[in-house]
Amino acid sequence: HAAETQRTDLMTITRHVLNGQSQHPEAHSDFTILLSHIVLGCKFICNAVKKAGLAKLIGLVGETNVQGEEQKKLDVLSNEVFVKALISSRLTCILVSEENEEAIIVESLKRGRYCVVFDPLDGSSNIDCGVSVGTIFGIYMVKDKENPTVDDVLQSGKNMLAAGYCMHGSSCTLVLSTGNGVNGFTLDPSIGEFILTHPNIKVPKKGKIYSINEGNAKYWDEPTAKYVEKCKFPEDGSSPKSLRYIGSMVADVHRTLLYGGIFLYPADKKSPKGKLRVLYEVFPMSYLMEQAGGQGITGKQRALELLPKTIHDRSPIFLGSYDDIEEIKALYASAE
Ligand code: AHM
Ligand code: MG
Repeated sequence: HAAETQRTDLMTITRHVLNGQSQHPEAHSDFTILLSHIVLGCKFICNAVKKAGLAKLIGLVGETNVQGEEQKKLDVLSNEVFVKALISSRLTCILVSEENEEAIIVESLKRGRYCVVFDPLDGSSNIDCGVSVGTIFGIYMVKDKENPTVDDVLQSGKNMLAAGYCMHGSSCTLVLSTGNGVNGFTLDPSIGEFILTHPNIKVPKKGKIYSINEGNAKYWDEPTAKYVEKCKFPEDGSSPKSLRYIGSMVADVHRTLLYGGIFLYPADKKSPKGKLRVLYEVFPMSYLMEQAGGQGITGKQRALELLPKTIHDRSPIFLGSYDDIEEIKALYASAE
């Protein structure tokens, strides 16, 4: 009977987070409320992305963002919605967005204990052709709520309390870790709730896919070049890995998390610090990958141990299955 197959016990993201917080009752309600504001932002962005072609939301508004790229209208909109959703929670005190040059210090009356770092719409160059984009976020706790400074977010990624991303793809998927494993939730549009669909995600120990922008091969350093060569011509006689590269970090990392393998955005001669941003790209994704049993490294170092000097710092990043990361780690170690 249809009635029997219908799910009646709905594990929403709110319920899931509440369940997991019995150890920290004092953080309980605050964190859950903060998360519900993040979820609201994600739902709005997901909907805006879906309607983009239809509603003619696409188009340049003539502003450029911090990295000097032209901003799409959707970037601006997503950022505004996300910032306002966070401030209105009254639980944040510092916000760092890819779209804002300076950190936002929340006015004292609306201040709370959390710092949120985020990229509201990552991969936006993909929007015009309908490829998945995403929202990435990480959460820190401020040291002194009365005197928040930018140093509160210039912390190592190890200090993050939680991290996640929302992929605005064929469905809207939110992947979250609060430091106790990784869980995936899918938006059920009929009720507007994220429902647990991917409990306790573990990245396969070794994968069959590598993911890198091979168009940069002429600029690569030796270890990266060697690694990619080994993916194509394995020395142990095993089958070569498949190449998948979407060029949208959330989508590439999501696939890596579920299917295993490795995602690489190395430093190269053209981008000596790599391309991806430490605070709101490298840290949240490394946090999730570690929580899922994989690894995130910069080449020689564990990515979460980086100490960003500025809020928009970049870093090379290698993310993925434990064994695959061990291989590239060895290549960088012997390149000393
Ligand atoms: P963006 O923040 O300007 O959208 O750039 C970040 C994106 C990531 O989503 C993706 O992993 C990377 O840029 C792809 O870069 P490239 O086009 O150099 O391969
Ligand atoms: Mg980005």
